[in-house]
Amino acid sequence: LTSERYGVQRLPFSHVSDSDLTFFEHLIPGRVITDPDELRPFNVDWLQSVRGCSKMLLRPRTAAEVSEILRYCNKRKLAVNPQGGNTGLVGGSVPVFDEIIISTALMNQVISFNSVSGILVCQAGCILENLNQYLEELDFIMPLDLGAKGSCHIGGNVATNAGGLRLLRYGSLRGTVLGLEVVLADGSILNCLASLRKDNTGYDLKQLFIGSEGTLGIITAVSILCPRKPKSVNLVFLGSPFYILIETSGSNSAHDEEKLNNFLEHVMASGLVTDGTVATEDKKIKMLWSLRERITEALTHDGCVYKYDLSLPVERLYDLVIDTRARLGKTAKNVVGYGHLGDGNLHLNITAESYSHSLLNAIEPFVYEWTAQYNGSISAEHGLGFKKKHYIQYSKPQEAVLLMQQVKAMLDPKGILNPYKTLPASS
Ligand code: FAD
Ligand code: 2HG
Ligand code: ZN
Repeated sequence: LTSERYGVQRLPFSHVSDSDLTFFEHLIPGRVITDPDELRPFNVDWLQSVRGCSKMLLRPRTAAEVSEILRYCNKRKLAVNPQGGNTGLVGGSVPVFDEIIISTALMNQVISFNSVSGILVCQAGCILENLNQYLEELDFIMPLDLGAKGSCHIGGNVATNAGGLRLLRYGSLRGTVLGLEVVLADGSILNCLASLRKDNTGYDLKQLFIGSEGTLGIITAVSILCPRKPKSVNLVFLGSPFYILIETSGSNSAHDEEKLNNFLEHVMASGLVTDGTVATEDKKIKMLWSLRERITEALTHDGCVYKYDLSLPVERLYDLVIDTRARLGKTAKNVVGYGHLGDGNLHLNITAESYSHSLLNAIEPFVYEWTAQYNGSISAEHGLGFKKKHYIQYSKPQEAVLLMQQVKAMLDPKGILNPYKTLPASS
């Protein structure tokens, strides 16, 4: 174990000792992983771009167990890394050094579902796709969907405030999440698992943990408002200089089709759209969506990927792609721009045969400065994690960063929760 990685110095946390191992094995017997081969996939991120060297993975089943773990780690000053499905794209989900990985994989129980209100309460480790399947049988769906649905956990989604493919229709998790249960750094359990649509009693503490990327507490359960499963779904895939997917969902297929046809007639007549296809059956809808959902995976086959996730004024969205192409010329293999047009969210991906420091210097801070110039965000939906924390000032004033650091210091005075992530170190 080296004391420095990626130019970051290991903070003076304790090292896991034999007596720590004994404690954890007693607390959660058979659910403490120390075998290096078993640990390997949990130490590396989905993109295989950052790697930690944790020597211990814990798999609690209940909030009470998470509480005991954190109480102990806080006392012992052992750093921890909360982990869900490990699909995060900013290096937040894996340790930097030897932080203990606390996985939510075994916290995968649905607690309740109310088919009148559509409110689902479940443990944080439920896989998004499983929840959606569970709800579909009851004529409901999850209010969010993303390409990583088969692996990501609802707790990870909340911790990153994931956006995804349904945000335009159903809004962000800041609206659909009604309550959270969170274990704080000192082990206390914060039960804000309300299932109320309206609740103005004091500060809305759950919002602090939505998008906090495992730095303020470990989310152990989520209460979330789920929409009805739409009776009629249409998906159109349209092409001119760009390709766009538009999904409509409603309750009356004849009415929806009529509206859609009027729209298509209009865009074809105006010359805006030159080609396209409409899908109404499930199989074709899934096939077309998978073209969009698998772009991230496709890009990993194009070499080294420099990934940016930006919020921009929608009318400026593609200008950055054009400007970046012009700036990089042949030094990049591909400069790809796609994303969530309706949300003003551009995913700018630049590929090259191999990693090059000079290419990185040509991209950064250019991309961040370009974004700041239009008051955009340098992290629209993926978070800051390990990779983007030093660029927060492009999107947030100094006073806001300072206040965030103060909140972090208050909730986690020893800094054991996901250190080296999200916020730059306080000066
Ligand atoms: P992890 O990757 O395990 O963790 C992510 C962060 O959350 C880490 O900082 C971790 O410490 C923290 N964390 C995890 N669980 C908890 C918990 N219970 N309590 C506290 N902290 C926790 N994102 C989008 O916003 N929109 C998309 O459309 C989208 N598409 C994607 C498509 C693909 C193919 C991939 C690989 C990723 C995509 N993502 C997208 C990235 C997105 O952030 C994650 O997929 C997802 O939200 C993370 O969930 P996870 O369970 O994998 O969390
Ligand atoms: C998506 O919208 C994800 O597909 C991933 O947010 C984006 O890989 C990316 O750049
Ligand atoms: Zn996205």
